[in-house]
Amino acid sequence: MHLPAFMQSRRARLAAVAVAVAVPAVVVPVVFSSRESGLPGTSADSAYAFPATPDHIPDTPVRVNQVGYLPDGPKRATVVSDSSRPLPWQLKDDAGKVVAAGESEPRGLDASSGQPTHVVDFSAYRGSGHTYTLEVDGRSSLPFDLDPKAYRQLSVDALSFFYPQRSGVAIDGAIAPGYARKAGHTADTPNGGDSKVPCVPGTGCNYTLDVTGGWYDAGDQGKYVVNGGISVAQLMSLYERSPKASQARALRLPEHGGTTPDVLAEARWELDFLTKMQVPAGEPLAGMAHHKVHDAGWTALPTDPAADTQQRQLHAPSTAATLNLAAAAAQGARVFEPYDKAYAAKLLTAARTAYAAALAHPAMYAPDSDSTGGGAYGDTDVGDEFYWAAAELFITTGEKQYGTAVTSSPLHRADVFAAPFDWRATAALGRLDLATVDNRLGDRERVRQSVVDGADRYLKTMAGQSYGQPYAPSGGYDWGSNSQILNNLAVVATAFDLTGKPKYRDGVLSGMDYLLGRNGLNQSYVTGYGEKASKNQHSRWYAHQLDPKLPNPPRGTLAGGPNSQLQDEVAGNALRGCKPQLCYMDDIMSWSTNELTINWNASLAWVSSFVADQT
Ligand code: 9MR
Repeated sequence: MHLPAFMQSRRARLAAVAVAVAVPAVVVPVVFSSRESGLPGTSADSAYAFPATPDHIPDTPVRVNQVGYLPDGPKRATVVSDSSRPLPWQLKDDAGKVVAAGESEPRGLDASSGQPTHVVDFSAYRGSGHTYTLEVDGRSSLPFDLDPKAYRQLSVDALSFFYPQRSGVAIDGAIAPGYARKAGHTADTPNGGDSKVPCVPGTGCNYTLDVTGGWYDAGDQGKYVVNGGISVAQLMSLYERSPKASQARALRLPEHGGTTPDVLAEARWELDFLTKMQVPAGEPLAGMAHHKVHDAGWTALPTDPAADTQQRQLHAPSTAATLNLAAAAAQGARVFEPYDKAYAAKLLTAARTAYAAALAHPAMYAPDSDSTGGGAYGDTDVGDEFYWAAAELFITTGEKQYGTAVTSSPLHRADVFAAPFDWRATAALGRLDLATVDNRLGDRERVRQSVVDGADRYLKTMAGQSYGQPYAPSGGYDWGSNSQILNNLAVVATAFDLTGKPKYRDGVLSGMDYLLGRNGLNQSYVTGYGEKASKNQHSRWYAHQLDPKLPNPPRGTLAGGPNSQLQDEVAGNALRGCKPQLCYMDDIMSWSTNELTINWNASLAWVSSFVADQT
């Protein structure tokens, strides 16, 4: 539930009556020596203790979407119980009146959480209103709404997340209340910002570039072309799937009210930065894109972007970054065409130049080892980036050279939906656009069918999960699992757009339930959404957990989510041996389970705008 003020007392009452497995507030002393801990004055041998997130919301074995269900959509809950017999359930309205009842379906042990489970399906109830609860075997869920507008605000908030991630500009508190801050990484900041950034010494360039602007990647203040590329592409794609809905969606950003739709104004902020990362004409690697720009060493938490003292550096150009730029700029060229022809032309030139440069330098790989002061975003397989870039250039220009590059790529016939797409695996981005955006590809029907086939497999995966998520990796949950789940849902959503079959729409809605509380931790992973929602995501400026004067992340911020590898020490110490779905903690120092990142919010923005459009 979204918690309007008038519901607070109801919430308090529920908190009191819910049968609680109270989670004690504990203080976890942690020793940091990690590269990304970056705490003030930390070194390998210093210690820093802070209270872990106190959790005042009682746990409950009855897990629901804490925000809400659409009255005409699927409505399922998962109950943790080892009963082998069906359990009685009752749906109660705001006044406590039973409006529907039935029995649960025992589902046995859920492998991803290690929990014994039952599923309750109350889809048949079509009423609407606020503050419903589901009672199963005498235990109550957290409250939720049955509301056709349940997702409308989420799509706005998930997209408004990007404005306060902007680099190079002061954030206006009148637009983003509570998030005002000085411009970060401009020429007048302590480290000279991003206005004249040199290359990492020894990487073969002797120029500096003005790479101001763009979005900070995450809780760090690095800017990475590969991750910027997929993020801006998903924003443009949500515009392309529904230009009308996008035009009507009012975001919290300075350009609101202009002639360009808000989501494209936000996209432009990043596209401008991506083009600045291109190696200038006349240089040996002209047209390639630098892989990333970030601090020479990890900075502390908290660090205001405007107070960063570390030297910023450009890292060597890579083929992956260059093709990300080519793909994003080619897409930008067609979406900006109706609004700003000169800008569209500029983007197309950047895309063509980048693609040609990548062909000339097809194997310049960013290494996984380059992770001091910023993330590596290493990638040694760029066949997928070639495919994606060629697809976008073909859709935009219709030119034969790009069409041939698409059809001759081995990925054109490969199952690109076998694993979730993400910043490293980008072929699906090309495939989805080839399927949905007008183009003259000869085998377009087969391409469309491949999306539907992929979606069918995700629906099958969902049916096999007690919590209904389209995700069941064999090797544990990955870093950023929530975004991978959302990207799988985007494939299912695209199948709905292609076929109009209700099972795909229902699949997307059900998948959202997992992210908003119907999961092994009874956790909503979106700040401000749900009774028990993530709010301490790893960030250097939304660092409220470390400094009460600072804010939590803005509402609509997605947490990375369960990650079986537990790369950070906080999660590593607290959660060792966790079942995949439970490898998560809402702690600011758990950067491997609880960071916020532009590409993860881009997935949330895409899917939440799809579901907002379903009413
Ligand atoms: O999201 C990235 C994940 O897929 C990788 O496994 C991980 C390690 O390379 O890096 C993640 O990205 C982080 C980036 O390197 C630095 N900024 C924060 C990103 C999210 O944690």
